[in-house]
Amino acid sequence: MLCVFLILLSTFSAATCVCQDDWLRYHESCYYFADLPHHRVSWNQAMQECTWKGSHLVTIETEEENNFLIRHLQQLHMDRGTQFWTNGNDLHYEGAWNWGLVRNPITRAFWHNGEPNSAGTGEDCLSLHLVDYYAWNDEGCHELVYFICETEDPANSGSIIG
Ligand SMILES: [Ca+2]
Ligand SMILES: [Ca+2]
Repeated sequence: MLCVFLILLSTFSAATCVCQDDWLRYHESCYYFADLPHHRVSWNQAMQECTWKGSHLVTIETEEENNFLIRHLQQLHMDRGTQFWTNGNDLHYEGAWNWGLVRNPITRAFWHNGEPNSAGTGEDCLSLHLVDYYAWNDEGCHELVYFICETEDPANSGSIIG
């Protein structure tokens, strides 16, 4: 097992190798891609479902993390127009984008050209949107789309204590 091998080599906790079944590990995080057919939800509902899984909607702190997510999303071969919720929003103040509902400003952004456009009656939640490729879009929070959960602490999701 790769994990066992890494444990032998690593001075880090063995728990850093552990993600739950169906979760993908990248660096110190585990990710769950909620792409079940017929299960698309609002941003609030997505936030709830990640909480129930002991996680939160994905926060994208670096270009590497963004690229990792996009690489995986591309492998899902979804239809053009498909969206996945992230934790980003400007619910507190229009145009001030944060991760989650605490003031955790988004410092590095990867918007589609022309986004965020706050279309229609306003769009306050951040999705990864497949047009010709995946990039960020501001979307109406009530829209029903897929979502991605993340947890930075794999130790909480595994049974191995390092
Ligand atoms: Ca993250
Ligand atoms: Ca938009």
